[in-house]
Amino acid sequence: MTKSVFVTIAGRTNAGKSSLLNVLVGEKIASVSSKPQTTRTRITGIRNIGDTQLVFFDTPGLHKPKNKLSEHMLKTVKESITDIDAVLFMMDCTKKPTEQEIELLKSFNTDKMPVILVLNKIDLLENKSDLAGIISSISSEIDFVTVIPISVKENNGIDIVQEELLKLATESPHFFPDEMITDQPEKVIAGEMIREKLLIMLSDEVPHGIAVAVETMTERDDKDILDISAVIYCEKESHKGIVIGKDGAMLKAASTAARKDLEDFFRIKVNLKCWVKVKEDWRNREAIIRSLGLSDK
Ligand SMILES: Nc1nc2c(ncn2[C@@H]2O[C@H](COP(=O)(O)OP(=O)(O)OP(=O)(O)O)[C@@H](O)[C@H]2O)c(=O)[nH]1
Ligand SMILES: [Mg+2]
Repeated sequence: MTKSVFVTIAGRTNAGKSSLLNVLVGEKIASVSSKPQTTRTRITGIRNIGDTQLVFFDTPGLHKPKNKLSEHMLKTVKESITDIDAVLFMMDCTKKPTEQEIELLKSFNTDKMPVILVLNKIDLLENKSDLAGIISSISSEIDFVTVIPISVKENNGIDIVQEELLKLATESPHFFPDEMITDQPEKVIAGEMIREKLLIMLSDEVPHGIAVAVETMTERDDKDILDISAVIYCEKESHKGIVIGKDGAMLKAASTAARKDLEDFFRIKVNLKCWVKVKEDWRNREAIIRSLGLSDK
């Protein structure tokens, strides 16, 4: 008989949720950056270990909502907490928990939802002995199945997270085919790879107002080349100039970096063409949010 376990990864923005998802799945399927609010939608990641299928839902990070897109992102978190076996709640161990985090954790306790607390970024702690205090302080307020200190960066503690999740697995059929690692369509993965590079390379508000739509993705019959064309949307005319850069330097650098990731992921040579367009204040426009696939509905 096969087994499965469904787990939602939640927590404050920038805690390292998508980084953890990528190592748990064993492939880079979610964008990662040092900027807040990198993840915008729920991303499913799948991993099979022995007879057990582990299904992860990576969610947008908790933050103060600033626009309609933010509101959709936070709703996505709430909607990802139903029909699961446990929550992997992730904190950056160098940051004090916010009221928003405590409130959500208390609601899990009230709903009797099992929560595994993952304290990430222990590589940043100068004194490892501080961990005991951090764990006892948070555990005095909230009930956890267990607390696991980890460092995704140093690949430390991931095996313990995996073992704890396997303990929660119950007998059931597998819901996804064994070779499947994510539910995201290839065009969405490709768009996210491009957006990640822009998040990493651009500063201030510019990258947060970017959305990437991959319009076509076709493999050439005669040669082993994948042609990808994408439109990069930004919120303001002034941002468009910044995304393109002097003599097109920024767009070229981001495209080159994205192309390398795309080639690694799709295991084929990629020819990537990107255009930049403006959609004024799109993060507050419902119809555009929906058409970009960023609505929670
Ligand atoms: N030092 C250190 N940095 C880490 C670790 N894990 C992740 N990071 C970094 O933390 C930053 C945020 O990582 P993400 O995985 O994008 O965080 P997230 O929780 O998914 O963020 P949102 O999608 O905005 O909610 C990135 O710069 C990561 O490289 C870790 O164990 N140690
Ligand atoms: Mg993320």
